[in-house]
Amino acid sequence: MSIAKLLTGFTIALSSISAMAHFQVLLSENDYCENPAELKLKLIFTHPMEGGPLMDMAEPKQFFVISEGKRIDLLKSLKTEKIKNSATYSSVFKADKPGDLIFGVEPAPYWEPAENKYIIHYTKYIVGVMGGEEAWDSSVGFPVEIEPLVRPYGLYAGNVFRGIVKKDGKPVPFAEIEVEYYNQGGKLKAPTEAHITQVIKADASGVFSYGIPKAGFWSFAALVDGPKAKSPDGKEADTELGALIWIKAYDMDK
Ligand SMILES: [Cu+2]
Repeated sequence: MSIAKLLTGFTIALSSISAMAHFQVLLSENDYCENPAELKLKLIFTHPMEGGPLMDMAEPKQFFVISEGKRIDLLKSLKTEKIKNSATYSSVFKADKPGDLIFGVEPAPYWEPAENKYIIHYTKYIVGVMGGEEAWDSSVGFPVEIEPLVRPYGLYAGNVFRGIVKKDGKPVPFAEIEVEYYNQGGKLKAPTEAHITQVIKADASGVFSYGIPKAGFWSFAALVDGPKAKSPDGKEADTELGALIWIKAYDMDK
């Protein structure tokens, strides 16, 4: 094979890898509040381990928090900011009573021409408030969802995180889950391409586990085929449904 052909193949392989590593981000610096606090939530669509680029986010379909079993619509709280032509969102929520807060976002479908598919990442972030601890494992009713089997806050680097992948409320056997670290500012360099997005599979009952190697934010994205759709130019296209959860891990000596 000529060098030119090799290089072309290499470029295609690289672009398909990075196209696969889209993650909807939904997180706040606080994963646990010991006192009432203002949670600053950040919503961006990016490649977390590569530290970018940002993809444009149309206005989300849903953005909410579940508190004491009640769903509070937070769409109107969203503030948008364009960064390099890509819309990002933020919101502030006052955590002032004990209990678990489950934040959820259903982004608008994102068209990815490189993969001929729409991407919809249903994403959750859970914050514990003042020891209330009653609801961190409850479902928010997304069509695809990761239900944590480990309390998703108060985690140390080195803990094993476990969850169950569900579609329409039923476990997804052998679901594939992509894992990425939120490499803020792109400071860390992955030793190889394969380290950017790690891949794990659920077992026959849809349960997966992952040893968290480093303090910081981590995301688990279970990717499931969704319904057929029409591309913007009217051709047949796929839909990728993602069930995502973000967690934060801490160093033990800090
Ligand atoms: Cu992308």
